[in-house]
Amino acid sequence: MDITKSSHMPSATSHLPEPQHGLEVATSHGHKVLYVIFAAMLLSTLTFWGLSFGKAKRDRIFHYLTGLITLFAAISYYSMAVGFGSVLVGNRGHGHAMREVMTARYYDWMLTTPLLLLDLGLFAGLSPMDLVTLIIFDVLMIATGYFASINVHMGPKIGFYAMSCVFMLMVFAYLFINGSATAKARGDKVKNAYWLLALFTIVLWCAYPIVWMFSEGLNVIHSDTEVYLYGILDVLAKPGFGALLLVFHGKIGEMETSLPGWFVDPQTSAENYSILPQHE
Ligand code: RET
Repeated sequence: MDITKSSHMPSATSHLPEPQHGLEVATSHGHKVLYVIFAAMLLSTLTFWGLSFGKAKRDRIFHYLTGLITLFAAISYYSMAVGFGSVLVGNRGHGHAMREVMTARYYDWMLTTPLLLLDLGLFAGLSPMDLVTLIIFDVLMIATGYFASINVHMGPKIGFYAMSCVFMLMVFAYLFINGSATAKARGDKVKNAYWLLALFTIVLWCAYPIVWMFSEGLNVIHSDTEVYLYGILDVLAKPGFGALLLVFHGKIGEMETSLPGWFVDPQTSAENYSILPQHE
């Protein structure tokens, strides 16, 4: 007789903690949530782009960029919902040998966080050079965050995580120093709206490394909880931020945050490219 199958016998290991094996992956419930967020992102894209009809070319940029951000997110959420692109990473925390890392998040963030900063930077009126620098720090933040998440060893994991946090602080410093100075020069209305948008961004972005620490970092929360937490943050940071920015852009009087003509009109003559002052 196999005593381990006997129902009236107490199990020898029932009082012991979970064995150090098993997989921490999203359940079918988690995948349903991912589908719902996919649908919400797609709907947001259609709404943002739909609202751009009838706007002048110079004003359409914010609708266009915001819709693009939610479109990328929709594709990434679809990938995660269908279980495409996840990797299992060895992890010693909390009783599981392996944890699912949804890499689609990182490809999404690699494209959407620069677009979010472009949205915010153009609103403030940052120079192209400032925009490029800001975006480079941001790309480094996501790349090093990705290396931290797929690394098996705690040492390099912490190292890459720390680097990513430093790059995030550089992004914040740029938003605080350069962004607010430029927005101020555009008048009080732009300055106030910019401050609100920049603070909204900074507070939300700070929550990402915290969620990461408990999920992909220390492996102490369930993958479904991770789906919920990143999901809430993504909805606030993409459609939420986008809607706020479009409302401000509309309220302030579009001219003050519109793009310059040379940015949207075809450059048809050599004169348009000249860096020398034009003398008639
Ligand atoms: C990681 C982990 C490593 C440390 C840091 C991170 C920061 C991520 C951020 C992501 C923002 C994403 C947004 C997406 C929505 O559009 C990579 C989680 C600092 C700030 C805003």
